Amino acid sequence: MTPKHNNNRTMIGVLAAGILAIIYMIYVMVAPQGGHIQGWTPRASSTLAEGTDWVFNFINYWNYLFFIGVVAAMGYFIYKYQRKSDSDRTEKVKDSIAFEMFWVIFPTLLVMVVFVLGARDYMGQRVTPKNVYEIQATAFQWGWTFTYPNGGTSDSLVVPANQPVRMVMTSNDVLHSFYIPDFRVKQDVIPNRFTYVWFNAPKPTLKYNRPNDSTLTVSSLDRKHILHCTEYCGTSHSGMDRNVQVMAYNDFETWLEELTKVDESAEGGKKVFESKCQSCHSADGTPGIGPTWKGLWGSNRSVSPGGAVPADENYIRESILNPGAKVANGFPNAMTNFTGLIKDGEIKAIIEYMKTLK
Ligand code: HEC
Ligand SMILES: [Cu+2]
Repeated sequence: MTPKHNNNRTMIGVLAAGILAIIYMIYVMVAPQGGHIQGWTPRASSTLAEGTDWVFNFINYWNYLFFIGVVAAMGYFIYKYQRKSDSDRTEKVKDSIAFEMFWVIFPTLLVMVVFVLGARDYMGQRVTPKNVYEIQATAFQWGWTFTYPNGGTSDSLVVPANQPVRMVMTSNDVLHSFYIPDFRVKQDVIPNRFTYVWFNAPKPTLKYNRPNDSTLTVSSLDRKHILHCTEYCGTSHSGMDRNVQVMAYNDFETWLEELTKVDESAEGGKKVFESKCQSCHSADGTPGIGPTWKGLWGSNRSVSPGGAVPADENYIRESILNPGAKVANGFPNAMTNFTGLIKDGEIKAIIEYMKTLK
């Protein structure tokens, strides 16, 4: 004797799963995230977002429709065609040409609509508009360097608002990927070649240093955006997240100027010393590969060729930009030529710093 099938329990299980799935979908769509209702996609913060989200939602809502249709039909059939007795047999299946044509033609049309919508949007994302602002991005294990047209560099991304920005990207080592979900841009970053994305973020972001400024209204500003590396690139892959700040054009210009401004004070000179010179020179008299800077300023140097020269601005400057011209006696001609590696302001700063090393 065959065991009795518990068809009702199966049916209830399937229906319950379907209903739970639907409740979950609705929950995800309307659940407030960070104080506002967000839907499936992250905040829309670039001009590309609308199109991308439209295609995404179009496909997604059709999915709901099909999902509900399929699950409902399944539930109904489970109920209607459940085996009534052990001698129940399946009826012979009859074809319906009209019905079969419908389910071939209708989904085909639907998929073609999705293709056209997607292709149209994709073209808009690939073709960069003319008046772009270009920023170079270099990815490395594990971080980013962004280089702006004036030569300034930063390790988190700052872009002008309401302006098409084109990222020209490459990698120093392995594959990385540039991804800003709020902007709907994602592009692999590859060693030995350049890849590009462009975007236009209309709204400036809240400045990090004054998040509670009451003069700023939430509607005039956007919360901060995050850049992710989205190609697994080793141990600190997740450490490649960076802030993306969008600045109103004037703020951006000021920020850019600051970025390349050199601190010409002795303080600034100390920083240059620490980053570029300390490996060979000391500031406290300790011997090194090169002469110590303690007591250097204003003293008389014994050099070859030339004999004795005063350590003044011109001598220091020449020693940095053309170290072989006058080699300090007792030392090898081993100093790096800093032409192109150091800015004029940094040389001034170093001189100010040397003056403090009596
Ligand atoms: C790779 C090692 C090395 C580095 C890095 C280096 N120097 Fe030198 N430097 C030397 C050596 C060796 C000498 C002595 C030979 C000579 O005069 O060229 C020297 C000499 C000098 C002199 C002349 C000193 C004297 O006693 O007459 C100055 C000034 C100087 N360096 C400045 C700098 C500054 C500024 C930096 C950083 C921006 C720097 N050096 C980085 C190796 C280095
Ligand atoms: Cu990476």
